Amino acid sequence: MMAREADPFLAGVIEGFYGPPWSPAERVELFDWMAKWGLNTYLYAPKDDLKHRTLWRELYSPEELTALGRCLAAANQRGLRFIYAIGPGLDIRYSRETDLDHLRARFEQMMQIGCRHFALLFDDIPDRMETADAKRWGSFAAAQCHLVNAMWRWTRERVPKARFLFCPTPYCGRMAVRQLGGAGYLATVGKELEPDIDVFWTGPEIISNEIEPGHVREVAAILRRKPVIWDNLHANDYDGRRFYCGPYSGRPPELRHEVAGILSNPNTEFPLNYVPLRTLATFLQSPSAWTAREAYLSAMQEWLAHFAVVGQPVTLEDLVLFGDCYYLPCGEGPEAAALCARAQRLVTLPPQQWGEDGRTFQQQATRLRDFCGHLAGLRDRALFQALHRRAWELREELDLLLSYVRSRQADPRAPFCSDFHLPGTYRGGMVARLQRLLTQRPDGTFVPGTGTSERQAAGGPITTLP
Ligand code: GDL
Repeated sequence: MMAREADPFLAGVIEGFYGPPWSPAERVELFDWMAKWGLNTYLYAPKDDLKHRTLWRELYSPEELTALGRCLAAANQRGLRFIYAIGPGLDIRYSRETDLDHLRARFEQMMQIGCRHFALLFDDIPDRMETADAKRWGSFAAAQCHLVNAMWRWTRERVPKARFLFCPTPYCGRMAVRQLGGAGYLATVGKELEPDIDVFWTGPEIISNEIEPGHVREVAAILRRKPVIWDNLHANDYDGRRFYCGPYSGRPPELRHEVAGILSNPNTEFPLNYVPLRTLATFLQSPSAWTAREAYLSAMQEWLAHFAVVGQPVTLEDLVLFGDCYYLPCGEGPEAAALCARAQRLVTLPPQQWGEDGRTFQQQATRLRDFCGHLAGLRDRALFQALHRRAWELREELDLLLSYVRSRQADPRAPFCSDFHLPGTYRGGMVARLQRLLTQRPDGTFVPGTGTSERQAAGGPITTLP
């Protein structure tokens, strides 16, 4: 299917995560996927591109501009809408005309290379203004609306058909309830922001497991326009140990009628986004019935082609089991969930009560640990690099559990020890130690964790190196 920039519904991808931005070649590969799958919009907003936020006042060098021009041309050639975003909110002075000049100069540079669509982002910034700004505008929302409206007018004079988007400081339900940005922020945006400007919204949470049409209707009523969903379901920049290759899910098809677009801000590691984006495209095009798991299995079948390895070929069955271990933020896929439940029974019950679980676990865990090892032979080295650390860690844990199960089978009372998992080296380090100090309960509250008594349990002081 051909992507159509003319379609007003924004369907596609935001490069809007923290961490290393995607490479030019990865962006071109993304555009190929998008054009093939019928996604129409790419938003350029890499948080850690210095000139996107920290150095937003500086102009691009000729080299940087040429590189961006190539990216833009690659999107245009495939019929995609390229939206350029800038995030000046870290230190902008809303009443300083020179700061508007900086924004105009940057937009002008982008227009020179053919860019026609723009966005101003005010997410993840200090929730306060300078005294002069506060005096002049009265509220954060009023100050931002003034600035964004001015930039919108200036842009539309030059590009009459420009699409223009705004990301508010409170951009999800929880932030709105906490009154981030001040009381009445969203209502002010609804009233003061030009009606042609689209507004981003991530759902009830920053990472929303579910987005219900009713929730979005309430937001739309306040904003006086249908929001564009900035979807962080597959974003993994907040957790270096995980990635998400589960299906686009937790959003009913009716949601599509309540929003002006859905853009996914996915995994930082580009090669891990095949299934997330493939299933987003399927969701956006499915008539009304939609089964996330079916879409996942079909996308996994396609992704399998990227798993050419040296030696025995990877099977779909193994890839699905592995993918289920890195499914979605709210939980594992069914096969990984079953493996975890089985492992839990084995460590809590005596071996005589294991029944079939003992054998099934050993078979499945061995298959999975072998698959993790097998990934070292991936011919697609970028995919290998993206997966390596996580697959290594998973294999390590499976090896430990497998030896534990074997040891208990042999002698349930014998103390278990592993020569490959040494204290301090295995699961060691400052972050692991800090993580053990507080345990989060399912209701979100934190309580002192196992690490608080670790010092006594370890029978000695915490080591301090000179
Ligand atoms: C956010 C950031 C986004 C980040 C994501 C996940 C928005 C609007 N902003 O809050 O850049 O990738 O969380 O960590 O979502």
